Amino acid sequence: MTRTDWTRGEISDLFELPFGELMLRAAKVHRAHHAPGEVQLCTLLSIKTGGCPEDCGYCSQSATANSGLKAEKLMDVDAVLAAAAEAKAAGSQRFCMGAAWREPKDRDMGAVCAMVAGVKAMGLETCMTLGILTGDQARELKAAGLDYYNHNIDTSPEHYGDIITTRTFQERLDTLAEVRGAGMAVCCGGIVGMGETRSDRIGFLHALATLPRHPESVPINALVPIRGTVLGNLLADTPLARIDDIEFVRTVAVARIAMPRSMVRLSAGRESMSEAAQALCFLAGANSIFTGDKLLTTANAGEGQDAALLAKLGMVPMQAEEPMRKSSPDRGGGSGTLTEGALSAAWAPSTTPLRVAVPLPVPGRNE
Ligand code: SAM
Ligand code: DTB
Ligand code: SF4
Repeated sequence: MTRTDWTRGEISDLFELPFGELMLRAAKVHRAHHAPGEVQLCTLLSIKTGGCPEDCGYCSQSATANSGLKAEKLMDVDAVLAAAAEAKAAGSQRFCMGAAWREPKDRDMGAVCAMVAGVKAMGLETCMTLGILTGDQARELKAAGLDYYNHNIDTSPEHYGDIITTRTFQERLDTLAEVRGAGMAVCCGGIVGMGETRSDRIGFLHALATLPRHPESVPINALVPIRGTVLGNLLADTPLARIDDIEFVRTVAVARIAMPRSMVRLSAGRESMSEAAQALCFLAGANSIFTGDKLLTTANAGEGQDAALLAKLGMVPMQAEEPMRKSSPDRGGGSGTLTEGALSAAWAPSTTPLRVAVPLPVPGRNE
């Protein structure tokens, strides 16, 4: 039985463990629920960039930021599908589409649903992050074939108001409830390295681990300090500009122990992390990454770099099913088939064990 009754004290005690003990416990939990040598590959695309009315202090896309980003219109469906096809060819398993909106307008729902349906038809898992949703919008997205909705709580309830003033923590929870009510899987996490205290990191993971059902995906972002944003201006060129690697790994390990069956995704900030720090994150139970050379507006380690790192570590793209979705009758998308081209190009360097030398159907994922 997965626990959702964690106390703050218990989460705090995990953070306080000697590092070696914490790592061992996290690795043990990871192995009990996941294939430890596998990593899920996701690609991000910003389908509507900039000009967002929210004032999130970390974000280059807020209209209140001075990041020099040009606001753009919603992309055409065909251009989104072309990007998804490229991501699939590069070996990605899930395609995540993000829009810089407070909430989608009803007039945009047709195009957004067409994007979901088109991406899903390619055999990719679909994820979107569009801001606040009504119940009707959540059900429309679900009907179009959306597997996951990403909506982050970002930080502890106590710290939330210091980072964002245009919406409340409770509004985040309300949208998450609408997403669940519509039958979609939840992707929900946050950002560390925003100058918060450890107590905030404890509060952040406690809030996630005590949701009525754990998110199927938990993205852990390390702040990318962007000039022109409130936090970028405040933290850039200070010792706080990058979270300490060991504290980041601890956060990943505690997330793994507190939410044993969730996918834990290394998200923003990986580009500035050493290979050794990323390897520790995988040991601590991270098992999903964003690949491709761009996140939404910032750079990411590209596929080549990731392929080299995973080869070095003897890790392969995820083949097993996500533990939290095994029982789901309509779990979404991914064909589980890695194309030969993508494999030889990116994922089968000579040091990789030849576990996946030909397109490999994953049992139960092709129906
Ligand atoms: N507008 C939608 C929303 O906020 O729900 C979706 C897009 S938003 C960019 C998605 C998430 O990206 C945010 O919740 C935040 O956790 C993360 N993010 C944004 N800017 C970031 C940055 N500079 N560093 C790290 N993570 C960031
Ligand atoms: C998430 O938690 N991280 C991703 C995804 N969900 C949408 C976004 C990261 C954005 C990093 C900053 C940027 O590229 O603008
Ligand atoms: Fe808008 Fe999302 Fe950026 Fe906040 S994080 S400013 S809601 S795009």
